[in-house]
Amino acid sequence: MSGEVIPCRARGRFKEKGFDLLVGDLVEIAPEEKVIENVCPRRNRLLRPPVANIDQVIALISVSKPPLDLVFLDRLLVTVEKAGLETVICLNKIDLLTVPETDRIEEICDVFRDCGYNVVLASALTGLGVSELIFGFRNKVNVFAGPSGTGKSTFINRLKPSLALPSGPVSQKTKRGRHTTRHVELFELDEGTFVVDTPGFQRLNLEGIAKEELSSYFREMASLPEPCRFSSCLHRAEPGCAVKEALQKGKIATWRYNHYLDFLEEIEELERKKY
Ligand SMILES: Nc1nc2c(ncn2[C@@H]2O[C@H](COP(=O)(O)OP(=O)(O)O)[C@@H](O)[C@H]2O)c(=O)[nH]1
Ligand SMILES: [Mg+2]
Ligand SMILES: [Zn+2]
Repeated sequence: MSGEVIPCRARGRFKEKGFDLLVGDLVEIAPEEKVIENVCPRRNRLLRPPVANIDQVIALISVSKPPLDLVFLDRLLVTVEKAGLETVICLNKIDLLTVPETDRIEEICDVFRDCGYNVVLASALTGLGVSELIFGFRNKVNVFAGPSGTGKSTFINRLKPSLALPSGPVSQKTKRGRHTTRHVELFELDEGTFVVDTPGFQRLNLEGIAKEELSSYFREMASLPEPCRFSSCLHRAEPGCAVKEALQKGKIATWRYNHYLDFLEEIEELERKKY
């Protein structure tokens, strides 16, 4: 890769086939005609945000303005686990919190750290946590994902100020920023190191995830030393359930388990609608 940007059109046949070209796709081009001839097979892809061939997802959630949304974070983690990608959880806007509020956030971080996640407390405004966050960025495609207004573009601007990406407060009414990110875009930070800015999304559905596989995307449930009595256990009220046992012993956080139950119900609802 030379870092050169070559604007290209896609051949009509991509459209005919209903094939979506994605940010992150590796393509073969005809340089004279400036058209995309071929799309290479993808290593992986995410549906939301729509992007292909990624190495790492930065789940960027703010702790205030907009308020900490753990349901959103757990949803995002489920979809990223499903795609088999590395994740860094980054809790941004720490500068807006008082000390006792920060202590509460630390407790939440510990839950994720116990699951094996890398968690960074950060402020794109003051620079807190930036070096920790970018520690693992080298030679990777790093995708920032999260709701609108959590600071994704501000963060990327901090990493490469010359990009001058639009960022701005999110309207409480429309939930959209007037000068914020509208599309997914990939930027080169350094040779071989990329970041992808994405628009925020409010809704992240769990389409394509079967209820039997859901608990395998909650790391603390997937890594229990003993299996449940029934291999088909959905960890609700079945006898001999290792997940419920771990929950009672305090080894699984109640709020994570409750999100699991909510997602399970949602998946069942989606399945009912299908048939
Ligand atoms: N206080 C504070 N504000 C921040 C921080 N990071 C971003 N913001 C503000 O949050 C708003 C949304 O930021 P933006 O980068 O557009 O969010 P995006 O939608 O995730 O790209 C802007 O007004 C930023 O100035 C932070 O760490 N602390
Ligand atoms: Mg943005
Ligand atoms: Zn079980």
